Amino acid sequence: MKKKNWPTHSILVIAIVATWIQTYIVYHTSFDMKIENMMQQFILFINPLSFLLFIYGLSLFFKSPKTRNRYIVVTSIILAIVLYANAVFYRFFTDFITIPVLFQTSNFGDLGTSAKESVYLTDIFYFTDVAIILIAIKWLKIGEKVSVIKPAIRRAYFVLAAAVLFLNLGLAEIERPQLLTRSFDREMLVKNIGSYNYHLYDLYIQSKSHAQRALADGSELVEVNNYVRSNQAEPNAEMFGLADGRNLIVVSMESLQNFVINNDMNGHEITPFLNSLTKDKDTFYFSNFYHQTGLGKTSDSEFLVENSLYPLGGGAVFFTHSGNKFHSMAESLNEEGYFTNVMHPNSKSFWNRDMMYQALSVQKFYDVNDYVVNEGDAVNWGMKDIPFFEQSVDHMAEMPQPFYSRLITLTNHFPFDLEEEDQFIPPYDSNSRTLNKYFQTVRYMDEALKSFFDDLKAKGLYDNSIIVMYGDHYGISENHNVAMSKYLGKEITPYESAKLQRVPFFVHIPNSGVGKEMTETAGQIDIRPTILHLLGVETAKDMQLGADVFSEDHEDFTIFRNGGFVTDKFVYAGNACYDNSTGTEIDIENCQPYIERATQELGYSDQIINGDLLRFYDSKTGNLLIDEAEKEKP
Ligand code: GP9
Ligand code: MN
Repeated sequence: MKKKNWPTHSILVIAIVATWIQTYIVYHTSFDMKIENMMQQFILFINPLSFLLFIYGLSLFFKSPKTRNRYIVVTSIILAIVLYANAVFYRFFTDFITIPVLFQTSNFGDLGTSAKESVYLTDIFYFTDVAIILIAIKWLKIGEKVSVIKPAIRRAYFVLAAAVLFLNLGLAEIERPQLLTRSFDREMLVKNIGSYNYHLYDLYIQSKSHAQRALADGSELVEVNNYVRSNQAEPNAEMFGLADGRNLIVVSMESLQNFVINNDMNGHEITPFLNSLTKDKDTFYFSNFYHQTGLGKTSDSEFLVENSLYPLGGGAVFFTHSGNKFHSMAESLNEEGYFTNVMHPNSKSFWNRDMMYQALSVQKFYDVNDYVVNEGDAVNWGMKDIPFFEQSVDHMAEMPQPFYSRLITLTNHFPFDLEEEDQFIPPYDSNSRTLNKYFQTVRYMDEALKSFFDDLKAKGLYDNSIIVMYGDHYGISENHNVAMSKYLGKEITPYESAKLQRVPFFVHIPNSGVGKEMTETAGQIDIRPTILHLLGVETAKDMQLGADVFSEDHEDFTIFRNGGFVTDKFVYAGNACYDNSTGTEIDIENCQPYIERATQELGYSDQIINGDLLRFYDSKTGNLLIDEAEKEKP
């Protein structure tokens, strides 16, 4: 094959196309990604392109075609290795590589032993694109002479690459709003922005938190520690140890807001079971209890429960700081001899749970692979709550006791889809399809909780357990204010929006006879000290920002992640101060002292997380490890 006059940039084009197709084939053959529609398929197809255009395009900055070709070959080899490494990693962990796991030797312990078995001769195909590029270079023999590329051409090329990137991001945003700000799931990231861009994104997130960590030293903890100690709430003597030795079951009720409790929709009771609990002699029902989550939604609520610290203002802390040192509730209960676990029938990498649960010292994560999802058992985001609870109780029956199981429900999740057989009440009739369906999925979840209690009783687990349930975050956003105002029969002001952030919180202690409605203002940050004290576990040395709601010292002051807050007297929302009992706007001066405290407290929490300060804290003695902090300084 003697050279025709091949265009100067043939090798560049061949490299881009070869690696592009290669990547797309690897997506389909090596990873198990759920593709639900044509749009997702299309995004998957185009998503490697923008990165490949950029990275191979850098060759345009070299003058000599030889150097250009050499750059292209080296790049293709590196990309093939990255893709192949992901494929091998996926064989083990059904997950994509994230930078922190490269430094987690425990993962690679497993990897090392059976690495041989998971590398096959046929894996050579992962390097097909490299071979194609080498052959092309050999056969096409593109002109040896130095050719300078006009800056205008180069500019046009990179504008094109940027356009492809924006097209990709635009489509991804339509398919999965807030993908990058919330960064839900590695699989979702790879599906939408491509494996290469995903690694860049991961690099950015990890290096940002790494830099903040490197700049922090333990001396910052002195001030935080003083604040925590001065706000500490002593346990209530009558409540402390009330549930000593029992199993702890914590249920995260997806998207459940408090406005549905003891309420009806066009004459239909929405939560008959939970309503019965609000009047139950063994149940504390908190009616002025707020979620405090940010962009990390469910995972933020988990973070609050485990750590009694605030999640972050931007991004999901489960993603950004899973490499941190934490002293979680699971860790405390491990030390008390509990078998600690989380149950959630979704892919384990969602919200980076698989990684974060290691940092939180959760002993076992029952993910979707620990459940049998039969035909008809799934709807919307995955397994339905009723079979989920049923199989979870089966798992519990096998666990060593006492156990701490945290269960995360899923059916009452946006877009609130439900099959007809599970619709116990009709939809609502507002202009918002979302709100209309919400009542039905809430009603379903209520039914699921009822059957969960029955399952626990049937397996003999009920009497010796304490069951704590909380709504994880809002389900109906402010986009549905018109419909909400029709339902509630009042205008949705910033004050009302703030009050709508109330989520139900139940503490059910079978046969205790001490239950009642609790009206104090509290939030998710208070869950951990409250529970630990009920189990008879001291928290005086814990670095936590919440307080036991049963304590005399508990203050009616709950801070939202956005800096707003609620006290028994005031609500601060949308930069305005309101009278909590009437909802009328009042002079900002009333809120001012709390505004400062809210900023201070959120700031301390952020400092702990961003600086990874708990590595300088000995949770057993309560000592600050400042000397070691000094040692770590560069
Ligand atoms: C996903 C589930 C829902 O596993 O927890 O997450 P959300 O979107 O509510 O944060
Ligand atoms: Mn949720």
